[in-house]
Amino acid sequence: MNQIIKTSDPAVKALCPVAESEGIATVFDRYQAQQPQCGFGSLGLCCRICWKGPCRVDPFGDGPQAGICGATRDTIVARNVTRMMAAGAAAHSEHARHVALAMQRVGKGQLPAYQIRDPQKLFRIAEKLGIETQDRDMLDVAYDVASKSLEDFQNQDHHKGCNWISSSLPQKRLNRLKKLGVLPHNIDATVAQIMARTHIGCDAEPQNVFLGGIRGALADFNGMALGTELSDVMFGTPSPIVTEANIGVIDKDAVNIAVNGHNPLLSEVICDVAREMNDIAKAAGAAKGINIVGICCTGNEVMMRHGIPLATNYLSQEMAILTGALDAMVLDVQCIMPSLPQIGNCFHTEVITTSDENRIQSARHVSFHEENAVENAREVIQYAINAYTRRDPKKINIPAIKQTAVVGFSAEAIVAALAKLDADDPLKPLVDNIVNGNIQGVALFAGCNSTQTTQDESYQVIAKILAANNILLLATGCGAGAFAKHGLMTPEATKQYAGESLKAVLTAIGEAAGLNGPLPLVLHMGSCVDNSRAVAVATALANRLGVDLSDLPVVASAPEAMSEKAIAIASWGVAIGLPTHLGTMPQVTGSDAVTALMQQGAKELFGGYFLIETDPKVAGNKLVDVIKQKRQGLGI
Ligand code: XCC
Repeated sequence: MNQIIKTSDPAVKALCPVAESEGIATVFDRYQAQQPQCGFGSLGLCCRICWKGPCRVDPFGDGPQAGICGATRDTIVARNVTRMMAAGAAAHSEHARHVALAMQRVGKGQLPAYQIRDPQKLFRIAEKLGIETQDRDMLDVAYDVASKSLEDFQNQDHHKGCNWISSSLPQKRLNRLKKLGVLPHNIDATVAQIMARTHIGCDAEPQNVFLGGIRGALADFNGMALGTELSDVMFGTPSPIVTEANIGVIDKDAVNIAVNGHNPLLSEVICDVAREMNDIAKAAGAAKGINIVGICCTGNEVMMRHGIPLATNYLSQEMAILTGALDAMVLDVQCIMPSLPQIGNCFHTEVITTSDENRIQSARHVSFHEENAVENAREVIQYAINAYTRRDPKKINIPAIKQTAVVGFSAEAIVAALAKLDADDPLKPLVDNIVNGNIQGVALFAGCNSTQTTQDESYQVIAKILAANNILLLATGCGAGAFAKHGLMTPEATKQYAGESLKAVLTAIGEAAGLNGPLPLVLHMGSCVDNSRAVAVATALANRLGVDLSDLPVVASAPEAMSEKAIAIASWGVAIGLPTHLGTMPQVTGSDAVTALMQQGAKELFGGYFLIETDPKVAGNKLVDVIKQKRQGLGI
C-alpha cells in the first residue's frame, strides 16, 4: 500500500503506519481505492430511483440529456438531494423518538435505570410546550412532555405546526416559513411524503421537489430540538467541564471502552455501571480500572455531561483500535464504520453493536433495550474486561497525543456565565457587545469529517480567521471534536488567536464565571443533534433585538459536511435564515438550476443560503464579509 493520509491530526499520522505494517486497510486506503470517484454521482446526475435505470445525464450536453422516463438533470439532482435531507431527518428523528419514548416510560416509573436529572429544565420545557405544571408530580409532567413531543410524530392536521419548531423559532421566521409552505406538521409524515413525491413519476419540478426537501430539513430541526432538550432533562444539562481529547486519552493501564455513535441512552448507563464494575477491572489486572472514552457524537454527549475524554472524531474512529489498547468499542447508531469489526479481529478488541436496527457483519451483538439497560451495560463492560486479559502487549502503541478541552457550553451554561456579568438581564452583555462591535458576530461550526478534504484542517484555518476578526465561535459534532483534539477549546487558544475585543469579552465572562481566565476560543455545544442549542441562543438574540434570524450577524459553517444528516442540518440552517458555508462540494452541481436555487434562490426565499467554498482561507474571509454585511444591514 502506498498511503495518502489526508489528515491534520498528528495521532492519525502516527497510527496509519501501524495499519500499513499490519496490512490493515483504513478509511484512507479505501478512499484511495475508490479513485477516480464516479463523475456522474459526484455531480448528482445518476438516477437510481427505478429499475429501468441507472440513468445518467451527460454533464457536457453531448450524450443523453434525460433519464429513460424523461427526468431532466434538474429533476434528478433535486430528487437526489431531497432524499438525502429526508434520510438525515429520519436519522435524527429516530434518535429523538427513542429518547422521547424512553422518557414517557420514565414518567410511568417503568425504567429504573433512568431518572429526571434536570427537573428545572423539565418544568421550563413543559411551560414552553403549554403543559400544566402547577402542583404537579414531576414524573407526570415528564410523561406529558414526552407525549406532547411524540405528537410531532403523529399529528395529521396540516394546519397545525410541530410543537417543537413552533416553540423554538422567532415568530417572524415562523411566519416566513409558513408562507412558503415549508413548515412540517409531522416528522414521520414529512419524511414519508418526500419518499413518495420523489418516487418515479411523481414530483418533477425541481424547485417544488427542493422545497419539499426543505420541509424535511425543518422536520430534522424539530427532531433534533426535542432530542436535545429531552436528553438534557433525563441526563442533565451540560455545564463547563475540563477534559481531554485525542487518542492519548486511551490508557494502557486501564480497561478502555470506547462509546461510539449518537444516542446517549446506553452510554449514560455504561458510565454509571462502569463505576460499580471498576473493582472487577482492577481484579483482572487493570491498575486504573475502567476508562471510558468517546468517539463521534456519543463521545460528545458523554464528554459534555460527564467530562469523559474524547478519543477521536468520525474519520479516525478506526485508529482507536490500532492503539492495541482498546478493549471494547460499543456502538449504537449512525456514523459507525462497518470496517470496525474486521480491524477489531486483528487485535483483541471487542466490537459490539447494540441496536437491533444497526448491526454489522462479524461484530458481537448485545441487543440493547432500556428496560434491561443495566444488564446490557454490565454485559458489554464484562466483554471489555475479558478482552483486556487477552491483550497483546507487543501490539500496544498509544501515541502520547492529547489536548486539554473545556467543554459543556449548553445554551443554559452560556446564559449562566453571562449572568455573572448581569444577573438581572443575562443576555444584555452579549447583545451589548455585539451591538458595540466587540463581538462582530457568531459562527456555528457543525458537521462531519470527510475524505474529500484534509481531516480537521479547514475547521482550524477558518476558525482562526474568524476569531482574529472578533467573531464568537460555537461548535458541535465532529467539528467540535476537531477543535477539541487540536487544542482550540482552551483559554490559551483564546489568548493566542482571538482578536483583541473578542479576547476582552471572553476574558471578562470567563473570569466572572470563576474560570480564572477567558472562555475557550471555541465553545463546545455538543453533538450534532445539539445544533438546536445554537439556534436557541440565536433565537434569544433575534427576539431581543426584535429582528429575524436572517438579520443577525450569525453564520454557519460545515467545512467537511458528509452525512445525509449534515445535509439536512445545513438545509434547515439555510431555511431558518443562516448563510451556511459548505467546504465540500455538494452532489448537486450537475444542475445549474438546483445549484442556483441553493444559492441566490434560497437567499430570496429564506434570507439564508448555501455558500459553497472548498478553499478554507477564502471561505473564512467570505464569512467575515458576510458578517460585516449583516452588521451593516442592522445599522450596527
Ligand atoms: Fe457523523 Fe455526529 Fe457528521 Fe460526525 S458530525 S460524521 S454526522 S458523528 Ni454530526
